[in-house]
Amino acid sequence: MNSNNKVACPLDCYDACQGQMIENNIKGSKEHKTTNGKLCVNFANLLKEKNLEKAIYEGKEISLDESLNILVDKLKQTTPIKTLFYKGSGNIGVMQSVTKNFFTLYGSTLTRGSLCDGGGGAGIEAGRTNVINPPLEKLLNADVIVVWGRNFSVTSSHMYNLVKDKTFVTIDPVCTDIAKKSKIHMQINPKTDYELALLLTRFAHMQDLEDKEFIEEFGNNADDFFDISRGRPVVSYEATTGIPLSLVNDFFDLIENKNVAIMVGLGVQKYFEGSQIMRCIDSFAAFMGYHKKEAGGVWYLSNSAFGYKKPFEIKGNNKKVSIPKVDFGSYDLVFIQGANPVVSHPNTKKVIEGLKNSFVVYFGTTLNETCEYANLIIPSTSFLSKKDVRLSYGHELKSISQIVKEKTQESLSEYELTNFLLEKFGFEKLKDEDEIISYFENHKPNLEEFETFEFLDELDIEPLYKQKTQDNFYFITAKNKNSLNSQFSKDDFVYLNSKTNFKDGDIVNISSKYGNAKFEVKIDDDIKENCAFFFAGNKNANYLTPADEDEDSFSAMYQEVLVQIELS
Ligand SMILES: Nc1nc2c(c(=O)[nH]1)N[C@H]1C(S)=C(S)[C@@H](COP(=O)(O)OP(=O)(O)OC[C@H]3O[C@@H](n4cnc5c(=O)[nH]c(N)nc54)[C@H](O)[C@@H]3O)O[C@H]1N2
Ligand SMILES: Nc1nc2c(c(=O)[nH]1)N[C@H]1C(S)=C(S)[C@@H](COP(=O)(O)OP(=O)(O)OC[C@H]3O[C@@H](n4cnc5c(=O)[nH]c(N)nc54)[C@H](O)[C@@H]3O)O[C@H]1N2
Ligand SMILES: [Mo]
Repeated sequence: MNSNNKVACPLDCYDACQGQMIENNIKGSKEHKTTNGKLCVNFANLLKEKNLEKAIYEGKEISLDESLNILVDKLKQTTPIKTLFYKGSGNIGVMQSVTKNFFTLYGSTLTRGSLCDGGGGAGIEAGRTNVINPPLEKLLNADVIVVWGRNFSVTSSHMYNLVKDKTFVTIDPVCTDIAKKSKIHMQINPKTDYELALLLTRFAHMQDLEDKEFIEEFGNNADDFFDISRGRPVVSYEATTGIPLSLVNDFFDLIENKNVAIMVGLGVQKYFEGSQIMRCIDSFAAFMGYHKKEAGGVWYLSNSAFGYKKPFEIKGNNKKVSIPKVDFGSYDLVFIQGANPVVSHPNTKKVIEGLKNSFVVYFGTTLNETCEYANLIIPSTSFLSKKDVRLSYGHELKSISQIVKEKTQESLSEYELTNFLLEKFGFEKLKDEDEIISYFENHKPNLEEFETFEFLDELDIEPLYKQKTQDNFYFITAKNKNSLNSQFSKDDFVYLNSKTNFKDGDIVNISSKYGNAKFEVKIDDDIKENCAFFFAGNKNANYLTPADEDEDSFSAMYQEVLVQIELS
C-alpha cells in the first residue's frame, strides 16, 4: 500500500485541516485536534471541482510545453518592471509562495498589503509587535467567548466545534448563526467597534474591573487610552453604536470573574482606519489584562509564518504596488496565480478594464471569471498531486500534504513552474522540495509573548455614520458557508431587512461613489435594517467598492462605502 496518504486542506480558512486518504476516500484526521475526524462542505466542494487539464492560448487548447514556451518568450520580450506578479489565496500552502522567488529575481513589480486582514494586523502590531494568537489550549479553557466581527461557526467551523458548549457574546451588525447561539448579541452599527471598545473600557473602570497588575507591569500609556474613553458622555454611545447601555451592563455581569477569549474577525477592520479600530479593541483587552491570563486572550488572523525562516525567499529591490490600488492596465504582462480578481479584487470595473489592456497569464487549478480576460492559461496541479505544508492563521497546528494521486501530464506544481523558469533565465534553482517541506514540518516556532503593550493613545477616525442618511445603506460583505471566497457555490443576491420595504425578487440598481450594478433582492431579517449585505464571491458586489488602500497597511477597505438602492 502507498504510505503517502496525508492531504492538507489547501483552502484559505482558519481551520487548516488534515485529511487522510483511506481506500480512495479522504477522511478528516482524528489526530489533528481541530480537524477532529471531520472535513467540511467546502472540502467536499473542492474535491468536486473540475480541474484544468489543458493549457489555453487565446482561447485555443495547446500543449503544456507550448504554453511554457509562450510564457518564456513573453517574459524575455517584456521589460521586467512592466510585468506584475499577483498572487491570491486560492491555495495557501507554504509551497504556493515559491513562484515569488522567480518573479523577484526576474525583476517584476510585486504587490504589497492585503485584500484580507492587513488593517487589523497593523493595529495589533502597533500595540504588541507581533500578530500571534495564544495557544489553542487557552481557548479551550476560556469560559466566555466574545465573537467580535467574526462569523465564528461558519468561517472556522472546526475551531468552533471544539468550544461550542461555551457561553458566547457576539458583536455583529448581522444576526449570524453564532449570534443566535449567544447569550448576548450586540447588533452594532458598522464601523463603530472602536466606540464600543471605548465604552466597555469606561464601564470597566467605573466598576473597578481593570487589571491593574497587567497595566503596571506591561502597559504603556494606559492612562491616555482611558482618557480617550472619557472624552464623551456615556449615553452618547448608544445612538452611534446602536447598542443599548443595558446590554453593556449584562455583558459585564456575564464576564465577571470569568476567563474571556475574544475572537476578532475581519468585520471590524474593513475600513480606512481598520488598524486603529483593531488597536482599540486590543487595548480594551489589555485594560482587562486578557493577554496574560491563564486562559482566554485575543485571537485574530495571526501571521502563520511567524517564527519560521523563509527558506526560499529572496530579497530584491523590486518595485511594489499597493494591492488594492493595482492598475492591471499599466503593465505589459500580468501573471496571476491562485486568484480571481475579477470577482474578489475591489472595484470590478477598473479590474476588467485593466485586464483588457494587458497580456494576462493565469496560473490556476480551475477556470474562473478572470480566465475570460486571460491570454494564456497554464494549469496548476491539483492539491492531491503536489507536496505541501499548511500553517494556520487560526491556531498553531500544521497539516501535511503528500502526493496521493498521480497528476495529469498537462499541469505543473508551483514548485515545478518556478524551477523551470529559474533554469530558463539562468538563476539558481530552489532547494530540494522535501528539504523545504521537512523544515516547516519539524520546526517549532517560539511564540514569544510581548513584554510591553503600547495602548492606543490617540484616536482619529472618521465614522461612516456622519455621511449616513435615511436614503443610503452601509455596505456589508462577509463569507458564505458553501463557498470559499469566489470558489464553489455562487450567490449574487443583495440581502436586505424587510423594514427597507423592498421585496423578495425585486431587481434593484445599487450605486456608490465608486460604481454601480444590478442585484436581485432577498429579504432577510437577520440583516440590520441600515445595511445591505453581500456574500464574498458575489460577482457584482465589488463594482461598488473602492480600489483604494487603508491608512496604515496598503490593504483593501471593502466596507468604507455607503450605497444607494433604487428599484430598476
Ligand atoms: N465558509 C467559509 N469560510 C471561510 C471563508 C469563506 O469564504 N467561506 N473565507 C476565509 C477567509 S479568506 C477569511 S479572511 C476568513 C474571514 O472570516 P471572518 O473573520 O469571519 O470574516 P467575514 O466573514 O468577512 O466577516 C465576519 C463578520 O463581520 C461582520 N461585520 C461586518 N462589518 C462589521 C462591523 O463594522 N463591525 C462588526 N463588529 N462586525 C462586522 C459580518 O457581518 C460578519 O458576520 O474566513 C475564512 N473562512
Ligand atoms: N466583496 C468581497 N470581496 C472580497 C472579500 C469579501 O468578503 N467580500 N474577501 C476578501 C478576502 S478576505 C480575500 S482572502 C480575497 C480572496 O481573493 P482571491 O485570492 O482572489 O481568492 P478567490 O477569489 O477564491 O480565487 C482563488 C482562485 O485560486 C485558484 N486556485 C485554487 N487552488 C489553486 C492552486 O493550488 N494553485 C493555483 N495556482 N491556483 C489555485 C482557484 O481556481 C480560484 O479561482 O477576496 C477578498 N475580496
Ligand atoms: Mo481572506
